[in-house]
Amino acid sequence: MVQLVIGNKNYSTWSLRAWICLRKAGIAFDEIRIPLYEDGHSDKLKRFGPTGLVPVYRDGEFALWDSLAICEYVAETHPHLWPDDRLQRAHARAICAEMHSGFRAIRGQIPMNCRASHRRVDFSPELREEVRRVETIWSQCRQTCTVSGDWLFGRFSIADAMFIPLALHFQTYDVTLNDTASAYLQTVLDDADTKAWVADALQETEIIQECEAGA
Ligand SMILES: N[C@@H](CCC(=O)N[C@@H](CS)C(=O)NCC(=O)O)C(=O)O
Repeated sequence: MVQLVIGNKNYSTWSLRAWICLRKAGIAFDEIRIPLYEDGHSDKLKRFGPTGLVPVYRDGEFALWDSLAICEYVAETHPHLWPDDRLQRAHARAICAEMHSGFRAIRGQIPMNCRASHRRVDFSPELREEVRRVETIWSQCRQTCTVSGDWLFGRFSIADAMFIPLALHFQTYDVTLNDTASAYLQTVLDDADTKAWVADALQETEIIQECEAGA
């Protein structure tokens, strides 16, 4: 059986990306949850993958780390996880790369914290700019989408896997978005797999202080 090593569901956005991709692909897997930033967590993680980070995908002796690499690997056998159209697929890959390498202010200043709501922080100029950029990405995808379905490119794709956690960041901090981006955020919140992840997160009790931004 495939295994997916993940961190705390309340906080670990990269874990969520790989996890939801496997769920949407319909792949059965065992979850190995290792709470992050507890004594010895890094040594524990290094038993599964070379970086000491989550997520790690394992299939027997085969180990694959990094959320985007895991999603790409899954898409090799489940090509519907990328849009059919070549230009749309290229666009999807570009926004995935943008997410994977950027949005540091969002990740650092309004971290994902599924258990928290109505948190208030002062929005720095960088944070405002990143939020507006996400709003633009979501709106453009939805407004130019020609495929049926409510995900970024109609049918669920890896682009959604990459951006789903941001909907949860925004939800916790009551981020205001335009109507099109708000509708996409609602699609994420209404998704059964996202709800299942959040339900598990609500049961967790660990607190990672650095991810408890705002009051
Ligand atoms: N680029 C990596 C980032 C992985 C990452 O930073 N994971 C965080 C949790 S969301 C982690 O494992 N942190 C544990 C640590 O820093 O010790 C990916 O996409 O998988």
